[in-house]
Amino acid sequence: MKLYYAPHACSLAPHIVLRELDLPFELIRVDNTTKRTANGEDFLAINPKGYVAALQLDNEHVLTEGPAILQYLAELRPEANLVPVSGTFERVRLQEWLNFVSTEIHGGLGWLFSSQFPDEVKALIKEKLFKRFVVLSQTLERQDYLMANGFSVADAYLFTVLRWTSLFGIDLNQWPALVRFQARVDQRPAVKAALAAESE
Ligand SMILES: N[C@@H](CCC(=O)N[C@@H](CS)C(=O)NCC(=O)O)C(=O)O
Repeated sequence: MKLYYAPHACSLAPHIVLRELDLPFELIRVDNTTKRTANGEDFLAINPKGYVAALQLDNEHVLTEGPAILQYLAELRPEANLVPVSGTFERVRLQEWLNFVSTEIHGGLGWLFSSQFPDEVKALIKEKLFKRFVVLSQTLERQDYLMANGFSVADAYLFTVLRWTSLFGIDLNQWPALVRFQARVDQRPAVKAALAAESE
């Protein structure tokens, strides 16, 4: 498998999961400005959507969209329990979190990267995001991870996007449960290894 990534982008989540599962993979860096890979390939020919993450399977199929990639990977090693069993209510609960992180947190923070939005619009985006942070905090005050029974792919995703808050002057200390969550996930050996690999 090949994971197309950009350093510290949302592709960090599947990168963490590949390492959590100890799966063999090749990491291929994408320049999101030129849309070329470190190997000189045209990334748009690999993923016409033009964004990371993209996972190229050994059968050459390319899978995109973080929540789909995360679930696909976790299913390759179900014994690692990074997703609940398919078809159960708990699996739908996980998908509920993946969708929340994708649309409400990743989506909101993603807009803050835009240089085209005036500060007033960014302030409105932050106001909405902060309401979502309260929702996350309410769960993470009660339990260590988004799912009650332990670390899942949704936590890898949440950890990845919450790291961006520091880029936008958002002080996570307003939500102590989120600070504790970030520190907890940051301690995982797979997370440390993924962060080190992306900092090279
Ligand atoms: N819907 C996609 C969004 C992926 C995404 O936002 N990728 C960003 C990095 S976090 C990117 O590569 N952006 C570059 C671009 O849109 O040109 C997903 O959930 O995987």
